[in-house]
Amino acid sequence: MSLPKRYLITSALPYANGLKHIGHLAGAYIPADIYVRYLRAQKRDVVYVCGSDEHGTAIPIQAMKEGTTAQAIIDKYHPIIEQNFKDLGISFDIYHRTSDPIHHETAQEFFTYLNDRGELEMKETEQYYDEEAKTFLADRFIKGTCPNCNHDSAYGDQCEKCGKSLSPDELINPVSTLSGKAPIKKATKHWYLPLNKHEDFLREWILKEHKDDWRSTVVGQCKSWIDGGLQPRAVTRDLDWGIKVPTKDGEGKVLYVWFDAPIGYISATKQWALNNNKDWKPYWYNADTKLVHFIGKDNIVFHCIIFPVMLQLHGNILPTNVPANEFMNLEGDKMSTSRRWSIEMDDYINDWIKKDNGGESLADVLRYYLTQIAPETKDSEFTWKGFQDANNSELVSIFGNFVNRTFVLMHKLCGGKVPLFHNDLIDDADKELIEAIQKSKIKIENLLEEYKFRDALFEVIDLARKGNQYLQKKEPWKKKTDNAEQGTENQKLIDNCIHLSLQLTANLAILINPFLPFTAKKMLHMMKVVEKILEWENAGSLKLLKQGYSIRAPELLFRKIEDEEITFQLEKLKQRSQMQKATSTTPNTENIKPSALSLKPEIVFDDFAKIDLRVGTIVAAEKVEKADKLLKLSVDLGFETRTIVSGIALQFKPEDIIGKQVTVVVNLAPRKMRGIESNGMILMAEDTSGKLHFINPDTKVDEGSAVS
Ligand code: B3M
Ligand code: ZN
Repeated sequence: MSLPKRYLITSALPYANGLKHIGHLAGAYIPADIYVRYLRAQKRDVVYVCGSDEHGTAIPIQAMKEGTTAQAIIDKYHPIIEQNFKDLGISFDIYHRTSDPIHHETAQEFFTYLNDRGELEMKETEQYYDEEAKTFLADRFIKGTCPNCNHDSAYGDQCEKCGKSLSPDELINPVSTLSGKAPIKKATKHWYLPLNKHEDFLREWILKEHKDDWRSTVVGQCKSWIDGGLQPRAVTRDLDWGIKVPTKDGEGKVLYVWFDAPIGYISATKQWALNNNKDWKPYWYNADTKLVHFIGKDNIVFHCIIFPVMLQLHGNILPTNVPANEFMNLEGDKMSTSRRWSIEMDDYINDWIKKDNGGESLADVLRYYLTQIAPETKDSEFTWKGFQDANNSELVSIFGNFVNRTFVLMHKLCGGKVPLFHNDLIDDADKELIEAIQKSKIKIENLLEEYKFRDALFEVIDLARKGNQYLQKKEPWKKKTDNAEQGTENQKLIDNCIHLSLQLTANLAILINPFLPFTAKKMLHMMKVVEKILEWENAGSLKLLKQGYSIRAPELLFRKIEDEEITFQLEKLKQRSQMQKATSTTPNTENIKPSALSLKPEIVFDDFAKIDLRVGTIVAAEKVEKADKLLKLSVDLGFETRTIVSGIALQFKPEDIIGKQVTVVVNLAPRKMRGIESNGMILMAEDTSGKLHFINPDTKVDEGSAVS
């Protein structure tokens, strides 16, 4: 098959209504970025577009929660999300936004084109209406019980628990999310896309043409949609936030967010072309373009059924593939930002990338683990322990170790230069390694072309593993004798081993580059070679580093991740979700009374009596390095002074709390935090706004006084 002339790669446009978590990252961004980096290394013509989805009810709902305007919400989150992606190495060619005028025009033109050709139907129906808020209740403005899984707060457009797409009419016991009241029905006019008229096309295109080259999970979901009977889909809404419906009778109505958002891929391409003096049209109209949408499974119907129908009616090309991922769970539960059972990209960046000297390499660690557990065929699970293991026993012990050993040995045994390769002394182990390098390249390439990123990454690590085995077999360090000088056979054998190991290192840089771009860059620096070496056609070559070329001293590519760092993250996750549970009984957290917080189960006096509480005085306090929430305190307890690590650094400055009396749990088992042993716990009261207060006696008492 001939190669496509150009590639247009898209990742789902995230709603700019809040921070995005690593499940999103794993589903639609990392795989796309790997693919794009690989295509670029192949020197193909590729454009990678994304941007913020800034319409839909999700935005005004967040605005209500934060007590601000929809505009303020998108202006707040768009730049944060954009920067988060950058910090994690996601290399969009453009990160656009759907609030941009170019997008409004593009989406309106699209609507008008379909409407003028009679491809949309206008009809009047009865829709849910909130009499108190005086507004129709579209999508997320209405909640109720999910008819599919019984989840009690499914939205009018989708159940977040089971992922099913819904319409407000399907909800059991619907209520308005604006007033909390049961809605009434009221007549209103809307435009519909008659999907039912396109069933034959969809059957032919998905269930026949793509039944083998699309993921079976994707084809399966499409099949059940089509078999379930396609219905006309409303493409407009009675809302004031969104893109105005561009017709006379469209007053007060906007385009449905799922009508405009995918068109965002087109407007982003237009803006990219404007910025780069290119023509955008071939990317959307020419059949020799390969369009690939990377998304999560909850977006399948929109990208495989609705948008393709729109594209086809509008005369555009259709996606060649939609490699949707399943979901990634977290520590045994579904990832969810609203329940705070999630790891936001922003948190990961602050806790790991910004805090560490190695910085960027920790972006690669996350990219590595998320790819290793990518939910390509079924749901998968992120655990902090798994994250630590992937880093310590693969990146550090296999990949990093091989590169480091090679560099150290080269400096020790070959004077810091790329040694010669003596062809006359080539042996079976050398030949095997050379073959492995060449075979890996082909394998990885084939896997990447098939969107099998997990397997492709495994092959790269496996090649590094083979490098370690090769060194182990050859043991060049044993061949060095005091008189092993240039020209002796022993030295030639050492040269051959190090020469090949170095060529393998250069190959590993090329092969790992799509997955771990920061690491590849670091390797280039160590090898003192330019970026051009990363071009894919160089993979498999054994002439990447010139003989006699002197190379820098090694730097560690990855650092070990300690148990305490993992314990800290697990603790943080639990605390966040507990706090969320405690405050989520009513939507308005400001009005919550402490008594409404969930109470712990009853205990007997003996349980309480086990706790030894004493008054102490803080005599010293300092910030804990690389932990923005922790203070290291010295607390005088009368009978001794103890070190206690306390998570209060966000609210208290060390200098302000010296001399303060506090209540301490003194018989709590010691715990290590960030390498510091903490011997006790300071009691704090947390008010409903989350502010912390010390619990102390009303006048100063002797240190060590018991509290009971
Ligand atoms: N913003 C939904 C989501 O983030 C939506 C994707 C749009 S892609 C065109 O899951
Ligand atoms: Zn459900």
